[in-house]
Amino acid sequence: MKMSLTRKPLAVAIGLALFLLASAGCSSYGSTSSQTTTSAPASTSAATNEVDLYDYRFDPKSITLTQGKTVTLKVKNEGKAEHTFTIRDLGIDSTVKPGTTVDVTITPSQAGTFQLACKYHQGSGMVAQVTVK
Ligand SMILES: [Cu+2]
Repeated sequence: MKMSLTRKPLAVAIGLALFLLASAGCSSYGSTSSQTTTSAPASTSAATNEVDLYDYRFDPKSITLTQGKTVTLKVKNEGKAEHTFTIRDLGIDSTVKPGTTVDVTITPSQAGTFQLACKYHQGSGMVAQVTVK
């Protein structure tokens, strides 16, 4: 069981490496190459637009924003309890009822690391981190 679990990602990695080598090698013939279905590597850091609230945690646990750039986060409450999406230092405080999604628009004016928390469940560890670069 463990063997198959470790082998699969390795095979995928090798496949991806071969694909990258192949596509780099024949870039001059690029236009005729047939379409290949590649699973894009998960890049969650750049365009994280959705934040899920659970009882009692945030997903993802860290959000990276760009200073001065306006972004709209879709804050979705997947839990049974009411939660808040609160970043005190950035003046953000939104209440999200269970089963609903609230658009939270943020234009971070200052760089740094800020705490995202649910006002109700902060004490239960419902906190996350917002990094503004
Ligand atoms: Cu909460």
